[in-house]
Amino acid sequence: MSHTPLLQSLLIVVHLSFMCGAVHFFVPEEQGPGVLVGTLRFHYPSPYQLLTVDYLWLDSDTGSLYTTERRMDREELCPEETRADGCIIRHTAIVGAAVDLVQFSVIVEDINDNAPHFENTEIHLSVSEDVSIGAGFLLDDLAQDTDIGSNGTIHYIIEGSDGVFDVDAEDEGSIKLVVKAALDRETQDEYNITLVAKDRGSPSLTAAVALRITVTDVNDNCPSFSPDSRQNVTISGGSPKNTLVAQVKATDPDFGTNSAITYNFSPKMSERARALFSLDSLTGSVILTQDLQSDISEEIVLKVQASGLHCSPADTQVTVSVHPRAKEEPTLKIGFIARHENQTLMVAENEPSTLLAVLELEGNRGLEDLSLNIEGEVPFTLNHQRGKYLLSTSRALDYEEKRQHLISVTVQRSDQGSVITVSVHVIRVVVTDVNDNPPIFPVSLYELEVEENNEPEALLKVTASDADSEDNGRVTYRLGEHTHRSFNIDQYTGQLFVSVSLDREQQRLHIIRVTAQDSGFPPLETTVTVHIRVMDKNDNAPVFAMPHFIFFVPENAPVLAPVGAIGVTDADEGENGSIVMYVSNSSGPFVIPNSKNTLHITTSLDREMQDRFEFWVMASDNGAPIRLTSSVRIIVYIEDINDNKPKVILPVSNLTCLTVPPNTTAGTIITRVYAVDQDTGLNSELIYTVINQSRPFKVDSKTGNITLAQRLQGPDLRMHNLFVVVSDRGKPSPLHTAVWVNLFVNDSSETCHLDCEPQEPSWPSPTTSESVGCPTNQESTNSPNQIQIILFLGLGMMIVSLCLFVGTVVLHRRKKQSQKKTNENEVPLKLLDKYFSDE
Ligand SMILES: *[C@@H]1O[C@H](CO)[C@@H](O)[C@H](O)[C@H]1NC(C)=O
Ligand SMILES: *[C@@H]1O[C@H](CO)[C@@H](O)[C@H](O)[C@H]1NC(C)=O
Ligand SMILES: *[C@@H]1O[C@H](CO)[C@@H](O)[C@H](O)[C@H]1NC(C)=O
Ligand SMILES: *[C@@H]1O[C@H](CO)[C@@H](O)[C@H](O)[C@H]1NC(C)=O
Ligand SMILES: CC(=O)N[C@H]1CO[C@H](CO)[C@@H](O)[C@@H]1O
Repeated sequence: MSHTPLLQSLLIVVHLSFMCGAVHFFVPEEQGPGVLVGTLRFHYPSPYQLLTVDYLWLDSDTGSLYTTERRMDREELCPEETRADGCIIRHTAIVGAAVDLVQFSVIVEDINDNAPHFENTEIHLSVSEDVSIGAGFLLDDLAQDTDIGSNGTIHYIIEGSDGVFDVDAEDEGSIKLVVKAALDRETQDEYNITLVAKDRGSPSLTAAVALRITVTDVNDNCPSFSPDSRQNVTISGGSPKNTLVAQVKATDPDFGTNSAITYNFSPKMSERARALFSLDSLTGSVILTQDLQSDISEEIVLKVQASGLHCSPADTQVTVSVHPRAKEEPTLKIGFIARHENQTLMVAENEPSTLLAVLELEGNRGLEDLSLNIEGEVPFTLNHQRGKYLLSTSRALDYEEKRQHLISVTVQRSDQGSVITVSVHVIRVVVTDVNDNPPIFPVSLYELEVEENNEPEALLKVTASDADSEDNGRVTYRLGEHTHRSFNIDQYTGQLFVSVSLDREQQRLHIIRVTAQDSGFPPLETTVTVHIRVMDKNDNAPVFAMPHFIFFVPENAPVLAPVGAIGVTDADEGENGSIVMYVSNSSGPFVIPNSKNTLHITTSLDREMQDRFEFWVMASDNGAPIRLTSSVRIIVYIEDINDNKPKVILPVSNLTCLTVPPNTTAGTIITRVYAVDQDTGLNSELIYTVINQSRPFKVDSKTGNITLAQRLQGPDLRMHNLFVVVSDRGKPSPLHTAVWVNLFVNDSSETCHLDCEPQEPSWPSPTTSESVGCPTNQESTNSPNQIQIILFLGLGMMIVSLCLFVGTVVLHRRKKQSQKKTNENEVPLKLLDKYFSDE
């Protein structure tokens, strides 16, 4: 498309539009996209094309105009425009098939989219307190609102003024703050209120600004004195120049220069008062203008006025009482030599005499009449040397005795023989501690009783005191080096503990040494002994000396004969350890009389009836709360004594007779004598002895066997009466039984028969003559005397052989002692030993 035809068309269209009058649409500002603004359809033929596409979109077919994404802000598009229909945006479009260029207007209407706006956030205003009601103050900070019409029309209100202020915005373009009530700075000197600007849009928008109103002072008050402002002061007649005597104070509630007060003496005041005192017109201080030097008592009245600008003065008065000045006294100057703090001397205890200070009197006159002395009995001395006094300790000080000394030094004047004390000065001496005292226990021995089997527990608490102070007196405790581990002590409290259960039976007394040591340097220490006595409890049963006891008692012992002592002990103490014993569940003849420990028999015993008793003995202590009991097994063996004679079984009787054929060969065992003994041991060991002539027969002493010793000859064919004595080997004396063995040597087959006992040989029993004799066919070649000799010889031989036999047996036994087990009635070895050892 060339430029020329387009330019042609443009010119035509501009012309046309001017001719045809304006097409215009109205739209409120700030519309979102897609809002229908109007249509060109009623004005122009289609199609349509918009050339100015910033704010509108044109439907090319229908000619409808819509808003676009780009908002139309009236205040931005037409910032200067104040008419409601004055904000016009012109648009250009091409319409119709003929491609006509047309113009139309869109008038942007205002909405209330802008709030009023203040330039500042705070407005300051000063108002004098004496302002009249209704006075107005122009505020130059007006709010602005860019909207137009009512949307931009602002009115003002005030908040928080309690009716004291209001606003008046009658004139366009100015607002006034109007005072509605009387102000008083002295009551309220500042108001903080809020000025609110509101437009008349709907809804209306607002803005606020803080209005700070300061009420300024005007001089509307005068100085005044409080009703109690009158003062009475006392000063010494010796007061020096420039002494502050009094201070007056008036008040004026005004502010700044309006409250300035000037103080003056009243013209009505005396000359003397005027001469002696001056008054600072600004501060109100009353000052002595010269050294007073008054020795009399007087009262001076000072009249003071306080005046302010344009005010009549206020009055008050100060009454000054002057006391006559005191007499001049000499002063005591103390020059400290020893350590001192705040005029206090610090002296370590135990120091030998030391110089503490030099005292000196200072004054104008009469010093020569004065002397210094120390009052009372104190360990300090004063030495006068060339007008000065040396203060020293007179002995070592003791901190524990006294920690602080006050030395009263008197200044005395001797006046015509009498001494007057002028003044007293007190010098303080503090004694400092030195570790010179060891810890001390209140007792030299602590004693404590503890029951045994105790739980681990706290025992006693030892406490040592130390007269020193602080570290020198701080005591710690420890146990002696060799103390058993089960004891320990709290080093700070001295509390002694035991960590185990104590056993009295193991140790009944524990001796513990506790050392207390102070913390001084070097430390001092003291040791004390603690005796811990363990008290008994019945915690041990009686204990027997042996697991069981074996006793031997001879049979036939008398009733209540002792059997033996039962050893028993109880580790406990006193009643807890005292034992009673008794025979327990035995039906046997045993008793422990009086609960002692000796066993006795209650009846005579017969070994041959029962040779062994076994029973239990109980031992119980007398302890509380329960008795403890033990038992032990007791075995009593009954010892044999030789109380049974041998008893002859064979031959059956003294009259028994045996026929021996003469052709019997030598060495044949003919018969035997057989006896038994109920006793035991040697008491039952039997010896067979033929007392009378036995030839040609021989009796075996051990077995009682009778053998034919030699071949029978003629003279032997007769009756042989062998008198056999059976003896046991009992002690002390053996028992005997005698029996006749009758042997009839004859070849006849007749049974042998004896009518009467043969004549007994002279044998121990002296019954020979009485016995019923029988005529014997035995040759009585031996006289009774000879028989006796033979008997004794026989006995002697018997004893010798017995000795030999016993000797052999002993030797034999010694060899086999360990393994030999006797089966002779189960008599214990001991019993046998006893028998044999007696031999
Ligand atoms: C015996 O033991 C008991 C506690 O078992 C005790 O109370 C008593 O004091 C003890 N007697 C003696 C004499 O120690
Ligand atoms: C006797 O007492 C003891 C201990 O008390 C017991 O062991 C024993 O069996 C008792 N004997 C008889 C025969 O009761
Ligand atoms: C046999 O004789 C002896 C001696 O005279 C006499 O001691 C004994 O008792 C007699 N024995 C009998 C059973 O009579
Ligand atoms: C004693 O005689 C009996 C038979 O009477 C015989 O058995 C025994 O062996 C004999 N004793 C001796 C030591 O000869
Ligand atoms: C040799 C001898 O003495 N024989 C006597 C045996 O016994 C009868 C009677 O018992 C005598 O008659 C014999 O003399």
